[in-house]
Amino acid sequence: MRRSLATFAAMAAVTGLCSAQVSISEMLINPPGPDDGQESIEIRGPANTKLTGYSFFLIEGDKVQAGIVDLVIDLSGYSTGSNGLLLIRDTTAVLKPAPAVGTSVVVLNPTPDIENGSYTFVLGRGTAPTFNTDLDDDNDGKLDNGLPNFTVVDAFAWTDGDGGNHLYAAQIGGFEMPHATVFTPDFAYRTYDAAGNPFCWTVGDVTAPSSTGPYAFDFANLKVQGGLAKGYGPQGLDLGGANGRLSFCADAYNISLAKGGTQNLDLDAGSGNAGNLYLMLGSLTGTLPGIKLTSTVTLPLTLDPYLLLLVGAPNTVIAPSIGLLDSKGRASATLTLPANAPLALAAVLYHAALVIDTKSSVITFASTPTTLYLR
Ligand SMILES: [Ca+2]
Ligand SMILES: [Ca+2]
Ligand SMILES: [Ca+2]
Ligand SMILES: [Ca+2]
Repeated sequence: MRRSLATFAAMAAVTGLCSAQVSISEMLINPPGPDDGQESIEIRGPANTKLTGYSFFLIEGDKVQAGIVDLVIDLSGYSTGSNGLLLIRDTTAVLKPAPAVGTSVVVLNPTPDIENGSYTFVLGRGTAPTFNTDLDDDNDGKLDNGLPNFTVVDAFAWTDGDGGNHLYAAQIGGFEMPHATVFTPDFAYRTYDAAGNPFCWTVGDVTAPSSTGPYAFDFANLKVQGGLAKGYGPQGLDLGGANGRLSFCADAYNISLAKGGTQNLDLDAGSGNAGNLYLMLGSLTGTLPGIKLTSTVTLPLTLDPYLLLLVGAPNTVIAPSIGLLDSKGRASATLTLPANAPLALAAVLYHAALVIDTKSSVITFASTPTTLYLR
């Protein structure tokens, strides 16, 4: 992918601000049942910090509405709680699980009722655009005048995948989830590394027994993406609670078997594994119960021909599938499926990573698994 200098500058600005500052940590936008009363937005930052000058707003991405500012929340009157979390809700109904005691909970009136289509979510400081402004008058997918007098701190965009939609996050330094032709996502969930820096976004659908939760990730219908997998890591939303951790993430929902495509994989094995050897592997049959490798390390993959293929042919399907972790214990790789790959019977590919101590040759770590849907 080619990126302009301006994009790099914007990315650097966002990364720098995110690491120590304020970020979007969780959003429930399209809940099961009636949306009104369930929509929630969780913001994370330093503890007990006034958000003076901050705003959160949404840019519509759907076709003729593209670019219109649908909702603006001035965060100036709010602060994060003692645990660094601010939860914005549209009801006082009891949420399950209940927000943590240290979370600052705000119930907005009038209630936000957020549409479920393609959206860009923006968090930042300065003068936010006013409600109903069209930031993309010619609907070409580029903000006509950027965001003057506004400093973007975090931005995220998703699409309902029905075509003709525009996402505006990348051009202001944020992250865009690739198209979701399988479903309209209900939620976005951020995971953070051990130091509290944003690691990755995952999205999907939730199921809930009642209109106030608990909201479980919909693994049964294959409607989750990225680093979420049944039995490993977070299993549902924790609105107003500290987010769960993931150590392996992917940036795409699905790849067309007919057309082929790519999925980027990011491993966070922690700084304790800096310089150690990593190996990215996969399975097309599952993740549970996993392969027990040592008394403390279980690889969350099922042994099958795909796993054996990746062991026997490194740096082919995933590249680089083997290498050394950087000083933070991280590595990135790209999975590439050619058009018409012989995987017609597989619905999901799972991937996970192993880490081996380069001095002792002991297996020190196995990541959580990622998912990739084939269609
Ligand atoms: Ca909604
Ligand atoms: Ca434009
Ligand atoms: Ca427009
Ligand atoms: Ca949370």
